[in-house]
Amino acid sequence: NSMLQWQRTGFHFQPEKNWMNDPNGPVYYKGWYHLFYQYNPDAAVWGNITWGHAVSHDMVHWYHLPLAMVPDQWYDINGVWTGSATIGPDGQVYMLYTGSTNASVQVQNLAIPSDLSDPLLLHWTKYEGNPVLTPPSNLLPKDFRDPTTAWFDNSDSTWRIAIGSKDDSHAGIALVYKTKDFISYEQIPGLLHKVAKTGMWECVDFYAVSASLSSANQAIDTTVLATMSNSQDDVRHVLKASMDDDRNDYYAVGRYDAINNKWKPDNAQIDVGIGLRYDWGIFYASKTFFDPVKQRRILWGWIGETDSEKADIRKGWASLMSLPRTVLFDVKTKSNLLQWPVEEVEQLRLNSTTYNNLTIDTASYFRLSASRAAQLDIVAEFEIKNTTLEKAVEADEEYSCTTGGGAAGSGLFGPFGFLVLADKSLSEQTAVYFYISRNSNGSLKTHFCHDETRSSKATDIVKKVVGNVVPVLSGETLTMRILVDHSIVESFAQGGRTCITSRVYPTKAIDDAAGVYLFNNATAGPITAKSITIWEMGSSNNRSYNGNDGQP
Ligand code: DQQ
Repeated sequence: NSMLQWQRTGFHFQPEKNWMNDPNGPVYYKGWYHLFYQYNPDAAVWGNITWGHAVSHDMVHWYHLPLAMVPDQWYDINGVWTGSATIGPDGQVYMLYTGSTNASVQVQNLAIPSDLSDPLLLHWTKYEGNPVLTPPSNLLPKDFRDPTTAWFDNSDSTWRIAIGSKDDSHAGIALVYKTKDFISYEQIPGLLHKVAKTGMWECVDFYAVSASLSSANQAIDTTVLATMSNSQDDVRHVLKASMDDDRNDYYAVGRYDAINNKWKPDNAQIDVGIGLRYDWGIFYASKTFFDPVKQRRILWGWIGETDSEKADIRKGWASLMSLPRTVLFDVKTKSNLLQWPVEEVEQLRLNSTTYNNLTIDTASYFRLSASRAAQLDIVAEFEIKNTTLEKAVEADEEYSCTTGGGAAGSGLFGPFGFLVLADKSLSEQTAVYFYISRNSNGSLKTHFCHDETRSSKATDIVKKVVGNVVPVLSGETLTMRILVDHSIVESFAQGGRTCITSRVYPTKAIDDAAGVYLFNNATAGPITAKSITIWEMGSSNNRSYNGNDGQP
């Protein structure tokens, strides 16, 4: 039981107990960051879905608040499902969410704060005329859900929202509606976008990013999304959908044509659902919001469990939230986003150890100093000598994280990286590593992977090798950042071009027995870590609200 207790996180958000899934309606309001989430107040499994609620000044330290909404009306009695917040120019907060009705039909409902002067937004009033939107007759009534945050269209002064669904050919689709008052809606003809064979699109997200090199502030408020002219070279629009078929969040970068109600990917080969993922591990039903304080776009994702339902019931809780990540367009590659933990997380950094020019021989490992290795922030930079790179012509062509034999495999240029949550005998370890292979044209291709296969002695766990290619531009060194937090490892390569999240359940590598190692299995020769810094991380010490309708 103490082992189960140990799996709870120190600085990743999670409810005090029971089941959690999607982040809902993230918004900044009167000094507080609000995070709502899908929550079962009665058990550690999905069901009886309500909106849990927490507030924070920094997205690191949280106060747990009472439930914001519960299923208590015919139009949401089977669940207060996922939704998004929009703040109007008058300061009103419009919360649009999906209700599963008494007939399990998916309808969209409106709720507003009962008292706009309450910064905690403790009480919510559901609109008496709910539902405000019912499924169009050509769609399945159980495949119409998760309204986005609204954006304003200057051309006709209406708000627009997108909702995900699928059509009868199993194509994933995003529909757009317009509204003036968040009460009556009109569907805009045509689809914002559609991708064949991708199935039901859950939790669609749609937002603008700045592609301008000069702009220090790269975030763009969704309220100006539609006013961005498509001819402007410095704006891109990101469309994200959570694919119910394979339970991953896919995004693509493209351009939005508001007049014709169409979004198009920059590159049709990397369209939504067939190209980029926010994360190559476990990460789903995510949602962004615009932070007016620091003028940035922030992404939250639901991190599920990979242990058994039985184990979740035994531990009394399931799921947690990713770290809040800032999202920027990568102005260097121009093809992907950059995700990075919000800088506020760095407040939790305690004592650190730095290594410079640490060279590690082939087929070896090295224990790094960290006395409490359950909560770490690791930042590392690797350099591969040019002389070594000359051997690149011999590197293998066919490689992928999932088929490459994991951390125990070995090739010319990898794997090399870290073993976290590892015991002394390395019988339990989660590997985070690079592997460099070669394209058919001779250029190098860098892969960033997690190997979970030895992360736990327990047998009721899904353990995989996951990851993907990470773009590395000429002249760049290889960099990675790893956040370890008991049962989660969240990693970022090349400044957040490729991200991987794993859930891990060590049985031996816990408490003082957990360590962190550098390893190198590349046969080409030694690898030099130009620098490695390891911080032990403090805890966010979330507290529950004291029950008075005042400040926590
Ligand atoms: N979770 C919600 C739905 C959404 C799904 C129900 C995604 O609204 O489509 O809990 O995880």
